[in-house]
Parts: sequence; structure tokens; C-alpha cells
Amino acid sequence: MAGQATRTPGRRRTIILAVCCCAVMVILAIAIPLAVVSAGHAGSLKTTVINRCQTFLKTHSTVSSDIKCDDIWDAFQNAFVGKDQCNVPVEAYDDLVNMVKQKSSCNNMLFWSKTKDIVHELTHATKCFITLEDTFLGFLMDNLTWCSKKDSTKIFDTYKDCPQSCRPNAVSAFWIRASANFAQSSCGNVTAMLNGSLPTPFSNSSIFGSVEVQNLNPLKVGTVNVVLIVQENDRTTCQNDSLQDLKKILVPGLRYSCKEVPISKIHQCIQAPTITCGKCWE
Ligand code: N1C
Repeated sequence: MAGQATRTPGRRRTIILAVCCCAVMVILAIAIPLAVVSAGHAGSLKTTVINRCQTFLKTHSTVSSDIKCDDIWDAFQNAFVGKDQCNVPVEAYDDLVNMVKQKSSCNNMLFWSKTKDIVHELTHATKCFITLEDTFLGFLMDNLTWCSKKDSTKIFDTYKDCPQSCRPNAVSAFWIRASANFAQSSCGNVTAMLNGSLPTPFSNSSIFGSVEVQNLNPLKVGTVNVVLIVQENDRTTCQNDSLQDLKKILVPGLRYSCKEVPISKIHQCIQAPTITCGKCWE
């Protein structure tokens, strides 16, 4: 009995200690992953951009391999960190754009407006055309969202934190700057895939209409070939008023053509990628 009486407080202490240990372990098990997730969230944009940068440099010889992905990240974040999400000037991305010297190959540059998904299916399947997203800068930022806040050092990377409704925001300013650069570097005949399911396939307030068309250099570019992608019951044709507007606003010296191409034909081109480039819908 006496032995039992002396063992009881010790056992109780052991039990209390074990319960405390378990509680600490449970708290750590919950807190550590949470901390990693929230830290990872802030760092995930950086990781994505740097990984994409390294992948592009490994797989493409069109960009100088002297480029350092850390420098690219710094130039990128300097453009918008600390700025009001709704007031990022397009010129803020000048340093980033000027850091990248990429060779362009003539006659295969492809612009698009409201046709992004089908265009990228096509460019991934055939390699006949180059869109902005197939170049270094477009590849880095495609489908990403980013912004900061006035006088903040933080970076946000969700649609919730980075409203896209106000302009020029961090994302729209980037695409405007990168698109101007892409158009300025174009040479030979260029193609623009527009959406024939819309009543106005060309809009002069789109990035294609307001930035790319204006930045084509008639000393380097010959014809702007519009491919109007149409579905079976679409009424829009190459005679559409908005396309006549496009023809009118082209910089003097540039030629224009337009062809209606059924979407089924584009799908055939995607499925038969060995068809000679350019021959698919001609
Ligand atoms: O406004 P848009 O199309 O006419 O812009 C498309 C035009 C293409 O020819 C591209 O070269 O401008 C370039 N471009 C992109 O490459 C791009 N990738 C992702 C423009 N915008 C791009 N985005 C996002 O899509 C961006 O957020 C921008 O606001 C939209 C524009 O798409 P749109 O209206 O179909």
C-alpha cells in the first residue's frame, strides 16, 4: 500500500508529461505545415517564374544563355512591387523587356484575340507558328497573376488579391509592354487568328488592336493575314465592319488579307501536325 501511495504521484506526473508531449506534437503537426503553406504561397510565384526561366533557357537557343534567372526575377518584381495594383505604368516593365534579347524568325509570328485556347493548341501541336507565349517573356508569365500594394514589399498572386478590373494593373501593363515588343520584333508576313463567333471579331481596344497592330513595322512586315475562325452557324465573315476597320487602321505600307477558316479545319491541322506549315487551311 505504502509503495503504491509513493508510485501514484510519479505515475500521474508521467501521464501529465505524456499528455503535454502529445499536445505539443499535435500543435507542431498542425502549425508547421500551415507555416510552410503560407510562406510557400508568397514564394510560389518566384519559384514558378525562376523554374520557367530555367526550363526555357535549357530548351531554347534563341535567348542568350548569359541571362540569369535571378536577375530576371529582380527586374520583374521591381516593375510592380510597392505600386498601387491599379496604377502600374506600362514603362515599369522596360528594364525587364530590355534585358531579353531574343532572335525572331520571320513569317511565323502569330497574333490572336479571343482565340487563345485554340491558338495554343495549334502552336503546341504543329510548331509552325510562334505566339508571344512561345517567346521567353510570354512563356514566363502565361496564366499567372501578380500584384503588390502601394508602399508594400509584399507580392500577391491570386485573382482575389489582384483585381483585374482596374487598369493599368500589374498584369495588363506587363502584357501591353510585352505585346508591343513582340509586334515591334515581327518580320515577314504575320498571321492574326480572330474569333468569327463574335459579332465584332476585331476590337481596337483589345491588346491586338490597340498595341500590336500599331507596333508592326512596315519596313519589316509585309502582309497581315487574318484567319477568321468560324463555327458552322456563324454569321460573321471577312466582310464584317470591324475587320474593315482593322484594314483601315493598318500602318501605311502593310498589306492585308482575310480568310474564313472553319474551326473543324483547325482541329484537323492540330490532329495532323505533319501537314506542311501554312498549307493546312490554304
Ligand atoms: O487583348 P487581346 O486578347 O487582343 O490580346 C491578345 C494579343 C495576342 O496577340 C498576344 O500576342 O496580345 C498578346 N497577349 C498575350 O500574349 C497574352 N497572354 C495572356 C495579350 N494578352 C495576353 N494574356 C491575357 O489575356 C492578358 O491578361 C490580357 O488582358 C488577355 C487578353 O486576351 P484577349 O482579350 O483575348
